[in-house]
This record gives sequence, C-alpha cells and structure tokens, in this order.
Amino acid sequence: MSILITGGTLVGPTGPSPADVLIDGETIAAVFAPGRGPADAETIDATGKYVIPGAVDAHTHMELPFGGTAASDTFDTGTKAAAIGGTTTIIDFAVQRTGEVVQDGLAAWHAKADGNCHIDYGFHMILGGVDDEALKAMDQLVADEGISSFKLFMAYPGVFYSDDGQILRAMQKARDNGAMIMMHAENGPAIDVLVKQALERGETDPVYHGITRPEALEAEATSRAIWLASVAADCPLYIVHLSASKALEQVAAARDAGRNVFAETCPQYLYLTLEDQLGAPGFEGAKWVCSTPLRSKHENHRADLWKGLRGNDLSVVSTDHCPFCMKDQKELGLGDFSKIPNGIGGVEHRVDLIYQGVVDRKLSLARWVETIATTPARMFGLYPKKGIIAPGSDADVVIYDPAGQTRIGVATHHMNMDYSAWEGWEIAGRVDTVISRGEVISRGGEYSGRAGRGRFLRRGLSEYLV
Ligand code: DUC
Ligand code: ZN
Ligand code: ZN
Repeated sequence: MSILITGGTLVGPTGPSPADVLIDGETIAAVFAPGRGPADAETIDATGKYVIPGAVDAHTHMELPFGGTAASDTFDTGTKAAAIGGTTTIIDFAVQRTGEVVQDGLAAWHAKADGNCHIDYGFHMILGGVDDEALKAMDQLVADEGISSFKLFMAYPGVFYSDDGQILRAMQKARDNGAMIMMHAENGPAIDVLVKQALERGETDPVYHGITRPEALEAEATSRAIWLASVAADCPLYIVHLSASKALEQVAAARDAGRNVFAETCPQYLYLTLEDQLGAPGFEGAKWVCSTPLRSKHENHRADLWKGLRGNDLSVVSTDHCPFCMKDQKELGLGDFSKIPNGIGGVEHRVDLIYQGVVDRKLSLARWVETIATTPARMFGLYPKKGIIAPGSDADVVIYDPAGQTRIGVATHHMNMDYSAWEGWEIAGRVDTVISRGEVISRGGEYSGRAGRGRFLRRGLSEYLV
C-alpha cells in the first residue's frame, strides 16, 4: 500500500524544503516537489508541519541490572514510549559482566528484546571484562552479529570498570576490526575516594552524588581516553553522556587535530542542574542521580554544550535512558547517596526537548534532525536505512507539529516510571504522526503499534572513520 505525505516541510540534515513523500510498503519510494505525487495513494496531510526522519536514540538501557535493581522499562514499555515520542530506532546496550562470556551476555539481551519491541533496535556491547576471550569475541560480534560498537567504563570499579591496559587492548582490537569504542569517561577510582570521604563526613544527600563526581574527573578521563586511543593508532572513540565544559574542550581539541573522536550529550545536561534538580530538598534529588552527573548552573556547561552541538564538537544527542522508580528503586539510597541507582528516563522526550532548542534559537532545524536522527544512524552503521528520508530508506517518518505544545509529566508519559524528570514542563512542538517501516503507529495521540513488530538491526561500521 502507498502513502503520500503531502503539504509538509521536509527537514533533513541539509535543512528544510517543501516536499511530498511517497511511501511504498516499508520503504520510502520517492520525494516529490509539492503536488507532483501520484493521485491514487492514501494521503496524509502534513500542511504546516515538519516531516522528519524517525529519530534514532543511540543510547538506551532497557531492563539494565544496576545498583541492586534493574532499569524499570522493559523493551516493551520502553520502545512503546520511544515510539510515541517520535523515536523509531533505539540502540540498547547488551552487557557482558566480569567473568561472563561475551556471546552469553549478547544472547541474554536478545532474549529480553526478541518479540517485545515496538520499533527497530540494535545493540552495542558493554565489555565488563576485557581479556583474551573478550577480545576475540569483539571480532566475532563485528563480523557475524551486527554489533560494531563496544562500551568500556573508566568508572564503577568492581562493576563495569576497565583499567587502562584493558582499555588499550580493546582499542587496539577496535582499530583492527573497525569497531567504535564508546567510553564512559569518569575517573572511577578517584570518585570512589571522594564518595567514601563524603560519607564519612555524614554527607549523604543526593546532591553529594554530583559533588563527588567533579568536572575535573570527567575531563581527566576524557583526555586519558583520547590519548589512549592515539596510542592505539587513532582507534575510533565516542565519548558517551558528555556533561561538562572541560570534557568538551578535550573532545574539541582532538577533533580540531583531525582525530577520530566523537561525543554525545543528553537532554538532562542541556537543561537540568546540580543545584535546581540534584540539590532539591530532602531525598527528592534522587530523581536526577545519573552518571555523569548534572553540572552546576553557576558554570557555563549548558551554554557550552549547546554551542558544541551547533558546531559539531558534539555530534549526537542520546538519552542514556535508564529509568528507575522512586519507590523501591531510588529509595535504596535513602541515607546513602552512593546506593541510589544511577539513571534518568527520557526516551520519550528527546525529540521534543531538542526541538525546544530550535525554538530557543540555540540550534537550527537541520542540526535538530542531524543530532537526533541522521548522525546517530551514520555514526553507528545504520545509514541510509535509518536517519534519512530518501528513496530506498526505511519508511520511518515523524510528522511534527511546530504549532503544538507538549506537556511532560508522570500522568501522561508512557515510560514505566513513577515520576518524571521533566514534571510540569510545557514545551513548544508536538509529535503528530509516527510511521515505522511504512506503518502508522501513532497519530494525533492515538497509539496503534504493538510489541513484537520491531526488528533487530544488524549494524555495519561507522561512516565517520578515517
Ligand atoms: N550512567 C547512568 O546514569 N546509568 C547507567 C549507567 C551509566 O553509565
Ligand atoms: Zn555510562
Ligand atoms: Zn548509559
């Protein structure tokens, strides 16, 4: 069956232009000058609206076991929420824990996702134990499993942490097989010292989560990761959830020097702060405990991050969606901030929150689409199937109403969380229609998708490698 989207403004990575979009079955068949499409197709009127590629969230954690509990969204609830918010592809993180066979960790992740996803999905692989077997597995995952990116942690000693020697070995392997190394860049051993000292002083409130993870320890780890990657013959490196100005400076300098270094940030770092959210009275701040942490509003982080997005020192906006309920989950850290499970849920709101940056004149329409859809698809080997509206691409399309309004809150969101990190926020713009591989799954607030329709995506190598 054919669908013709008429009257809208097509927005791609090169900017906006009026165009009609023809979908045939699961793919984009053609893009026409307005009014030139076939007369016999079913039409969707997009007059006054933007027509953008379905968004790609390259950083989610559905059902992640963490901090003595597990992220509260399943692949079913989380991908449905993503879809309603205009995201038609996620890349989640499969996990190899220390001592575990990498392929077993991957199989466990397939078992969680298979038959449960509302939208298409791929996996990165977290390596929690880099040894000879894990290094061999990296080759196999790239060659046979469609997994072309591996996350390492410089933080969380005893959980996911890799030391510098392990990191270097994984980077050398990635240089050889073309994979991307994704780095959680915070100096974990130093953070652990600060955490212990804070607790000894009786500093137990959630705000101390941020105070014990200072900017310097994100910048130092970011710099160290960049230098280690240079020792590994410029292995491709992608810094995840970058939150701080000085970490961004390290990435910008590496990119200016022509290095294979990339970074993402997340909506929470663009809008929320250590004082206003993490420092909320009592235990309330636990809602915003995530790592890297929210940064001080008295410094220039948020403005620097927006500037980094404009100038492409930050290539991608992902959510790091890792939701925990307050009840029974965040509450594990009552009286001890170090026991609060780290994570914020936001997979449903990224498209709207970054569109607000367009309204606030911090980002162009082209950069909005690039940072939430096109670049993540290209960065992680999904392009041009995903991330673009062009003939032959998957028909993942969002019709976005710039005249609409979105009110965010726990009463209306679809994520499996008992609070919202964005409670009461009213922002400009609204997801009107979501099409996933040619199927209209959400329209005017009516959801018609279903669990199991999403397919696993075997990814190729990043397009950005030199
Ligand atoms: N950061 C979080 O906030 N949650 C999960 C893992 C991570 O790195
Ligand atoms: Zn991380
Ligand atoms: Zn993460």
